[in-house]
Amino acid sequence: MSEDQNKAESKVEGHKKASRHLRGAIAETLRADAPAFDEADANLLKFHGVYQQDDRDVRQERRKAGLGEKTMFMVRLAIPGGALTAEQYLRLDDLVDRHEFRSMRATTRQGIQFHGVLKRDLKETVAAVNRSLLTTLSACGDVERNVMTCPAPLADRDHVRLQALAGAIARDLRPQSKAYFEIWLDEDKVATTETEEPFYGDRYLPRKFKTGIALASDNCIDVYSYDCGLVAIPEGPAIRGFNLVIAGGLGMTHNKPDTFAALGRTVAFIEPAHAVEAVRAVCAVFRDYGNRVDRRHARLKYLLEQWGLDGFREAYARYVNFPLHPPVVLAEPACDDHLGTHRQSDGRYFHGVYIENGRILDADGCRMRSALRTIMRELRPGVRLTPHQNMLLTDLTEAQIARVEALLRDHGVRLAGDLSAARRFSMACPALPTCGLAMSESERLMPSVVDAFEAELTRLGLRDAPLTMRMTGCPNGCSRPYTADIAFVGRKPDVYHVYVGGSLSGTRMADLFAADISTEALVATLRPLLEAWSRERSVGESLGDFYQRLLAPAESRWKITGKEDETRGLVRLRLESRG
Ligand code: SRM
Ligand code: SF4
Repeated sequence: MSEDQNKAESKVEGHKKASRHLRGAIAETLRADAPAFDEADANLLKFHGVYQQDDRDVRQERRKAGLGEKTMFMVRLAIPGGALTAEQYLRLDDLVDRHEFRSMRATTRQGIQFHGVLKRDLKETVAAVNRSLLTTLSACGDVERNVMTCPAPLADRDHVRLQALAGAIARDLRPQSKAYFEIWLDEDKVATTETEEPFYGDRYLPRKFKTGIALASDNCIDVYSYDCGLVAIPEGPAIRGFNLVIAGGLGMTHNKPDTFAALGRTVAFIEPAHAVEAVRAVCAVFRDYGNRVDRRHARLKYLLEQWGLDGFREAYARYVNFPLHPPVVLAEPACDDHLGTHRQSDGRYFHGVYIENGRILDADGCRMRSALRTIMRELRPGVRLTPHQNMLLTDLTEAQIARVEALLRDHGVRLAGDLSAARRFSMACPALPTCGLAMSESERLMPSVVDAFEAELTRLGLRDAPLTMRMTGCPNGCSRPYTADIAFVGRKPDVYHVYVGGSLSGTRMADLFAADISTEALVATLRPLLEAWSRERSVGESLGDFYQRLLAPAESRWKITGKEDETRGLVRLRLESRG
C-alpha cells in the first residue's frame, strides 16, 4: 500500500459517492436561474460529457467591472472509432449557431466538441445529440472514455473488426446509471439501487481511463499513449490476436517531478475472443487499486510505477479467465494520417480532409464548415474522425471524389497535397480562451508558429520532410506533444518548453530540448538543429530520428550538453558543434 493510501480520499471521491449514481442536483440546477453549477455538480457533469468553463478572454475585464465569470459549457461527444453518418453530422452542425463560438471541433481522440454552450441551451444540446443517435455520456469523467481505433474505411476484415471491437468495448464499459436519461431526456426517474452500476459501483474509477486499438502496421491512434491499448496482429485474412499494452499516459505537472508522461508497456498477447474482457479487466484493476487520494497520481501509469510490470501481470492474472501469452515482438509501426484520396477495398473511395487543429468553422478565407455541410448534403458520405483532428469522407464513387475536391477548393480549403509536412501533421489543443487549465495560447497561436517554421523549413529544403509539430497550452498533453518530433508546451503567456525527439509512430518520447522559450524565439532556438538535419540527415530520416542519432556521440560531430531538469526523466539539452 502506498503512503498516499493511508490519507483521506480526494474530494471528488466524496462527490461521486454522494451523487446517487451521477444525479447530484444537476436536474434542479438546470431548471433554476443559477448561472452555474456548484463544484460537486460541475464534477458530475463531466460524466455526462459536459465541462463548466468560463470565457477567459473576458475574465479580467469582468472582474474589474465587478461581474462574475462568464460561465459557458463545453459539450463533448464520445464516438467510438470516430464513425458517424452524414445525417448525424448535419444534425450536429445544426446546433452550432446556438453556441457562442459558432464552431465544432474534431478532437485528438476522434470525438466532437461544442464550445461556448450557454446554460439555457445545455439541455437541448445534449438532448439533440441523443436524438441524432449519438451520445455525450462518458465522453469525460472517471470512466472509460471514447474508445479509439484506426478510422480508415478500407473495408478489409481487419479494419471492420477493429471498428466493431471499439464499439463493443465502449458499450461494455459505458455507465449503466439511468441518471443521464432522466436529466437530459426527461425519462421517468427510477429509484437508484446498489446494483445500478454493476461494474463501476458508486465511486466509478479513480480517474479517466483511455483505450485504443491499433493495427500492428499502423499506429495512427498513438496506442502507447493510453491506459490500455490493443495492438492487432494480423495473420492472413484473420486477426491472430492482440498485444495488450497498459499504462501509457501523457499528463504531467510543471515543477512536480513525481508526475510524468509515459509510454504504455506491452504486458501480454491475448487471443481475439478475449479482447473485450481483457480491457474490462485492466479497467477493473485500476478501479480497485488506482489512487483515490491524489488525483495527480490517479492514472494506471502510477500504479505500474509502484508495482512494476511483473507485479501488474500477477495482479491482472487474478482478474481474467484466459491465458496470458508472451507478447509478440513487433516491427516499428508506420503512422498513416489517411489524408487525401484513397481507394477502399470495395472499389469505392475515401478522402481525408485536413482540418487545422480540428476547428470546423468559416474563417479567414477557409470556409471549412460550409464546405463540409455542402458535401454532406449533396453526397451523403460516411464520416470518420481521425486521431489527428481530421475527417475522412468515405464510401464515394470516383466522380463524387472529384466533386469533393472541387467543393473543398471552392471553399478555400487546402487539400492534403497542398500542405507542407509540418502543417499536415501539426496539432494543437484548444487552450485559451476555453480551457480552465491553459497557461498559454495553443490553437490560436499554432497556425502562425507553423507559418514561421514553414518559411524556415522551405529555406532549408525541408518543406516536405516528415515532421510532426504539436503545441499545448499546459503540460497535460492533450495534443500528445511528447510523442512528436517537435513540441511546444505552455509554461506561461507567450513562453513554452520546447521538446524534441519523439516519433510519428508514437513509440518514443521526446526530450526537453530547451526551457522557457518565448514565442518569438521558437524558430531561432531550433534553427541549429534544423540546419544540421537539413545537411546531415539520411534519406527519409525524420527530425526525431535524426536527433536521436545525434545523441549517439561517436556517430556525430554534434554534442548534446545538458543537465537534469525539474521534469523527471527528461534532460535539458543544448546542441553544440564539436568544432
Ligand atoms: Fe485533455 C483535461 C481537451 C485529449 C490529457 N483536456 C482537458 C480539459 C477537459 C481541461 C479541463 O480539465 O478543464 C480540456 C478541455 C479544453 C477545451 O476547452 O476544450 C481538454 N483533451 C482535450 C482535447 C479536446 C484536445 C484536442 O485538441 O482535441 C482532447 C479531447 C479528446 C476526446 O475526444 O476525448 C483531449 N487530453 C487528451 C489527451 C490525448 C489523448 O488522449 O489522445 C491527453 C493525454 C493522454 C492522457 O490522458 O494521458 C489529455 N486532458 C489531459 C489531462 C491530463 C491527465 C493526467 O493524467 O494528468 C487533463 C487534466 C485533467 O484531467 O485534470 C486534461
Ligand atoms: Fe487545456 Fe492543457 Fe489540455 Fe491544452 S493541454 S486543452 S491547455 S488541459
